[in-house]
Amino acid sequence: MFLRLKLLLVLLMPFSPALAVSLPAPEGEVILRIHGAISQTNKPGIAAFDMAMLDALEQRQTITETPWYEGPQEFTGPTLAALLAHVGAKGQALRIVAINDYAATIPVSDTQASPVILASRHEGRELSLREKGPLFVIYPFSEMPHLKNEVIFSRSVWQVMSIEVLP
Ligand SMILES: Nc1nc2c(c(=O)[nH]1)N[C@H]1C(S)=C(S)[C@@H](COP(=O)(O)O)O[C@H]1N2
Ligand SMILES: [Mo]
Repeated sequence: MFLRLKLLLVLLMPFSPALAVSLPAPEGEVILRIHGAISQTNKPGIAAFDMAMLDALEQRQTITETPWYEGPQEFTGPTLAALLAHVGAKGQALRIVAINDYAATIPVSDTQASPVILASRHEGRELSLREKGPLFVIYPFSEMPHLKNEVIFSRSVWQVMSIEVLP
């Protein structure tokens, strides 16, 4: 009985919307690739995003002090939580890889405990590579001062290029 059910599920798998290429294809330059434990993709195994796709997600703004700028700065972008929901992520941790070869692992629980932003704007403007763009993981340090520690600073990856969702 259960075996038959499993067989049926396996046979239906290729038609399951969760496994199909299910996100619209990016039209602009791809600035972020997500892979790993995700169910929503637009290339085999990958969810590729251009800026317009990131802008279409729920946005969050924070005005925060950081170790990298003088004084409070305004950052805006999708929350990592919204991004993870969009790609159907089912995982415990995120491997965030930067263009400069830096990488850090963020527990998914961080994205539930605080509105961690994948910032695409700084003071209303896109971030160039030189300005730590195009995407910068920003924790709301000033809203939640307990985040001001070396562990969280090390998770604040700039020049983000890809995210692997680890099971
Ligand atoms: N892309 C990128 N993000 C990064 C880093 C890096 O080298 N590259 N360093 C990380 C570490 S280890 C820390 S503590 C903070 C602060 O780095 P800084 O002291 O060099 O400014 O940024 C984090 N984000
Ligand atoms: Mo660090």
